[in-house]
Amino acid sequence: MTGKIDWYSEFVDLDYTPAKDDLICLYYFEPARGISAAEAAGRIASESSAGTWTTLTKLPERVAKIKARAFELNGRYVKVAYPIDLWEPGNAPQLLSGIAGNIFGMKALKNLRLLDASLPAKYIKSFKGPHHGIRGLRSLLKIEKRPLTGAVPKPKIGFSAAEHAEVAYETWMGGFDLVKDDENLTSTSFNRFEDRVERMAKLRDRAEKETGEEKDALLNITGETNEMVRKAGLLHDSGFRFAMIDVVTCGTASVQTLRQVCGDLGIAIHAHRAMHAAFDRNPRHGISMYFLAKLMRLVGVDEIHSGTAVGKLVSTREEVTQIADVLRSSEVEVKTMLPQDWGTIKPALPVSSGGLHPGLIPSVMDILGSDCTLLVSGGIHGHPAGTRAGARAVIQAIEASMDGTDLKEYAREHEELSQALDKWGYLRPK
Ligand code: RUB
Ligand code: CA
Repeated sequence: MTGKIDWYSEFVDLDYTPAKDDLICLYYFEPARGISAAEAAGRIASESSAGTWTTLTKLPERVAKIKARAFELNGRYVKVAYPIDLWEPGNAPQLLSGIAGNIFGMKALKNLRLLDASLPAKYIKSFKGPHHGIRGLRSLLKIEKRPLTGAVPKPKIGFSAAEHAEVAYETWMGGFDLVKDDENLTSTSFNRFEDRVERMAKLRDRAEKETGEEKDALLNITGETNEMVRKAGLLHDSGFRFAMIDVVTCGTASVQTLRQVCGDLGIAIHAHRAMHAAFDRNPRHGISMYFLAKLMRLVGVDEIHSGTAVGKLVSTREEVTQIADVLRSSEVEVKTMLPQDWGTIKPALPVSSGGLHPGLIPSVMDILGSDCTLLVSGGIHGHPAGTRAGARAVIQAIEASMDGTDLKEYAREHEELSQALDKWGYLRPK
């Protein structure tokens, strides 16, 4: 064999200074045996931009300009700069096909994780971002300072539409703002979406009248895109101002479509992240939840599940804090992740959910503050005195936390909270 076979090294340039409009990615990587760090980095930049496994006989000059460059190597971390011309404006799936595509399957890499992408102002502008944002959500529900509250009727699937709406009514009457469908409940033979919407709307109106508060629901429209569009219309016609989408299983393309449709209808998007752990749980491989949250804010969901750090599902305090930061701030500084200036993109609300109950509320609010949505489901429906009392106990725990009062002390004068603490204490469920 004569001559050069591959050109991966041409995608590494440690002297390169990224241009203002470059999109920068931060990856963690582990090369396969026999591959150097530089070779691995070259392969990441190459396969995610303009390269292939071998040299080519015909190469347009343009490639030298648009190819990605690994420009900073630091142990197992590499930063790659992608010129803006590689990217189609407003095309989230294309972004993933590039920076999170073939590279995950390369034999030269044992593990690879996309940790973050810093998106240039010019690129950000081609996306919508949240329609309502945090302020919009608060004004929809007329809540100034406290966290928004919501619950999923449990069992998460199995109720008829009538039974489901009855649990919803109890939840609203206990003081909660939102009743949420769970990720796997859409429209089934025993609980049809249309039926649920109609019954929920009736009881929502009744609860609003009886409490004088704004009540709403996060009904799950997850499905084929045109069907989601139809269901968003039904929600609007029944006076709902929120829709829930399982954004990972549906994919970024349909979320972009629904962002357009829901925005036109004034509907806020609640993003459930079911399936995220298939690619973000292994810390050495896949895509970080941090980047998923960032991408979803870019595309335009108003709130997204971001973990609890204390509940039933995996997540650490550091991770939850970082995710909340990238969702809520207008500018993220360089820390462990990359800097991000959000420009005019509105902030989104982190949603904390999974195994919460009144005893955990102070810990969650210590991590997230009050700009968040708290979803407490088993932790209200399992209350010894039932759903309505369970919701009250959570509201009491929120009041105590916002007031800086110890839960046990607050419970002395609050029966529902006291009963909840008797049952669960400060348990962190597994
Ligand atoms: C909540 C529940 C939700 C998860 C999603 O029920 O099961 O689907 O919170 O998790 P419960 P995440 O309050 O009874 O645990 O928000 O981490 O994606
Ligand atoms: Ca209303």
